[in-house]
This record gives sequence, C-alpha cells and structure tokens, in this order.
Amino acid sequence: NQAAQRQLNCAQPQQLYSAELLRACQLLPKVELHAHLNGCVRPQTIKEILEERFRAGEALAVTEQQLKEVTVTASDRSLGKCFRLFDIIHAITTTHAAISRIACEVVRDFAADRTVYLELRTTPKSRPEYGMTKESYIEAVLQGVEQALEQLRQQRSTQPPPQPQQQQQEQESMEKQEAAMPSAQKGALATASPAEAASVPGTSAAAAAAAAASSYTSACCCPSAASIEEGLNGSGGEGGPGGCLPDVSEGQLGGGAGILVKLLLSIDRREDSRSAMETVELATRYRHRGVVGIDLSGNPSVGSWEVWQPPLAAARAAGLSITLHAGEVVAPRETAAMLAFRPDRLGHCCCLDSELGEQLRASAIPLELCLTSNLLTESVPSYPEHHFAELHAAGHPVVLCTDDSGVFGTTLSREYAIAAAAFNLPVAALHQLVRKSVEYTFASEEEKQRLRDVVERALAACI
Ligand code: 6MZ
Repeated sequence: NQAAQRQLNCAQPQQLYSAELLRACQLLPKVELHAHLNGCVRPQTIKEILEERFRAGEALAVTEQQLKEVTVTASDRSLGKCFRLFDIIHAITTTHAAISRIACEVVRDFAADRTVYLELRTTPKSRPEYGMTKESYIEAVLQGVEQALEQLRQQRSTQPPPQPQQQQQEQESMEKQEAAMPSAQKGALATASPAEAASVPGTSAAAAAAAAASSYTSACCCPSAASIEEGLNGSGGEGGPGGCLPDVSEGQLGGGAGILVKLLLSIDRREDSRSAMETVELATRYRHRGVVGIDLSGNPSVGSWEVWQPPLAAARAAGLSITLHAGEVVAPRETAAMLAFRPDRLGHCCCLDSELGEQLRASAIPLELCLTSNLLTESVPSYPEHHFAELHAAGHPVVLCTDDSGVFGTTLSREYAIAAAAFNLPVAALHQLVRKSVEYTFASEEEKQRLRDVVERALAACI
C-alpha cells in the first residue's frame, strides 16, 4: 500500500515548500556537520572529469550507463544503489587534481548556500595504481579547500554587492535546479504538499505540513538578499546595513572567506583495523591543518563493529572527536554497541527499536539528520514521518544536514525548508536549530564563540 502511495505521489509535481520559504532558509546562516566530499560532487563535474580522462586516452572502467546513473539524479537512490554509485564516482575521481577540484567546488557550493561552518568528511584513499596514498589524498583535499577559501576571499574583497537583476537570476537558477530534482523527491514532497494534505483528512503530519507551508512565509520577514550579500561581500562591514553576516573566518582555513571549514576523516566500513588505524594516525597528524575528528561510514550492511572499535578508541585517546553512522539499517546489536561507545555525535539512527530509541534519548548524543537522504534511501517512509519530528519535540539535540548533496540533489537550505514545512516549525524554531548546531560542532571553544557571535548577528537581521 505504501509503495502504491509512493508511486502515486511520484507522479505529482507539487512541492511541500514555497519559493519564499526556500529563499528565507537560504538567508539563514547555516552549519553543515554531515557532508561526504564525494557524495557532494556536482554531476557536471563528474562528466567533465571523465571526458577529460577519455580525451587523455585513459581507459577507465566506467560505462555510459554507469555515468548516466551517477549524473542523472532522477534515477534510483536506494541504499544499495547509492553504494554502487559511490564506487562509480570513486572509479572516476582517481587523480589528485580531481579530488582538489571537487573539494574546492564543494566548499564554494556550501558557501554560496550561506553555510558559515562546514565540517566536511571524506575517506582517505590509498590507490597505489594511481600514485595516491592516504596522505597525498588528504593533501589534495586540503589544497582544494584552501583554493576555495582563497577564491572566496578574493571574491569578497573585489565584488560589488549583487544587483537586483542578479538576485533574480540567482532565484531563477535555483528554481531550475528545483525543477530538475529527482522525481522520487518531488513525489515524497508531494506526500505532504498542502494541496494533498487538505485532501487527506485526519492526517495530522500532512495537516501540519499544510499549515506550515501557508503560515511560514507570512511569519518570516528576513532582510533582503541584497542586504545580506552586502555583508558577505564586506561592503556593509560589521553591523552594516540590514544586519549582515560578519567575517567568521579569521580562524584556520578561513582568513576572510566567510566560511570556516574543518575536516573529518572517514573510516569506510570495508576497511580492516590496520587501515582504520592509519586513518586515525593521519587525522592526529593533520590536526594543525583543520582535521577535527573521525567518522565511521560506508555500506551499513558491511563489516563488524569489533574491527573499528579499537582504532576509534585510539582516536578518542588522541583527542579527536568521533561521529558514527548508526542505525541506517536495522542492526540492533551494532547500534547498542555504538551507543555504549558514546561517540560525540551520531548520524542517521533511522532504524532503532523502542529500547534503542530510549537509550539514544537518554544519551543526549547530538544527532546529524539528513531528511532527503533518508527518504531517498528508503530508511524512512516520508518526510513527515521522519524521526526528526519526535526527537526535536522531545528536545533531543539534532542538526539538519545534507549527507550527499550531489547524489541526492539537495542543499542545506532546502533541507531547512523541508523541515519547516513537514514539521510545522515556526521561524523561531529554525533559528534555534541554527544556534544549537554551533554547539554540536567539533570546532574549538574559541571558534564556537566566534560562530555564536556571527550567527546571532545574522539571525537578529532575520527577525
Ligand atoms: C553511509 C555514506 C553515506 O568518503 O569518498 N557515505 N556512508 N551512509 C550514507 N548514506 C547515504 N553516504 C556517503 O564520500 C563517499 C563515501 O561516503 C560514505 C561512503 O563510504 C561513500 O563511499 P568520500 O568522500
């Protein structure tokens, strides 16, 4: 029945949130804590990298069909399929130049979406056949991040504030992107579209979504995009016209770019203890370059917790922060072990039984939640039924994240808009989500204080 409903919804183009709601969310100063580098790659970049390599006469083991699967976001994004897609992306992005380019673009994309703090995660890869070590991979990522920050700095120091016409073009391009979203996403959005909610009496989540979609925009009166842009571009200065986003980037990796970027090194669940330990050692050595922690991710059906527990304990002993992907599929024994380990944050936790849910709430461990990812990978049945609703209502610490913005065709602003509409969140709740997310970062206390100031001033301009 649910599958039939999903199919029905997929045929409907209505969306859950309005363009105004999306725009309001684009103006929020946001914090991204769960974004995988290669999952955030622009589809066009994958195409271009592959074309370049074909032109250079390289014989890569990637078929036309596989390329299409990666670059056409309307295709299936079930969990199994996602991990096959990551393998295809990894088969294409084997050079240091490709890794740097992707890192640079990902940072720029988040900055353009008004992310003021980005904790980007990636799995260091040892690929001797391409002359790549885990260390040279990390260097390539850092080079890309630094290049992006330099470009952002230059842009901010030289560009005049965008003119209204430019604003209009930006909006139109955003709307085009929306139109190109995966059909499954549109369908899922339509699950709780105001029109449909009205036609399904007694569906409280749907009714809430309808109410949110209709009430939000009238309640929110953010400053004009132009006034925020002035701030971002430095022309307004701190506390300038319209209450702008001041510089947040005096810290490591920032230096005037308007975004603070940190790295998490991921351990892929396919890795053995030795390989995981190598990643932990590298993370420790690269702390001075902005590496703040370790993530455990990868196909949740692969590997066993006992393999990674010792390297993760070593990471903790070395002072690194730890976040674990947990409960993306039903795995009660593993999820219990992960909760008992008490990581600093957890990702997903979609498939917890009531006992584990209780343990999670008692733990008060902050949770990175990725609405669109969980929906498209079929870890949750619909947006309104996402566990965000229950946890947020219970006061559990949660932060909205994108996971793989390229693979799932989303943005952080869009995830905020979806949350606002699906869970009937008023403006004040969105602001509170942003504020709280600063507290869950792995940034230093000094950096957090700077971020708090930036976020407060930017939010004050949004009231
Ligand atoms: C678990 C995921 C993931 O590391 O090559 N990754 N792991 N669950 C998910 N939910 C959809 N999405 C991404 O980025 C790609 C890698 O991130 C992990 C997988 O290990 C994937 O290979 P990097 O930059």
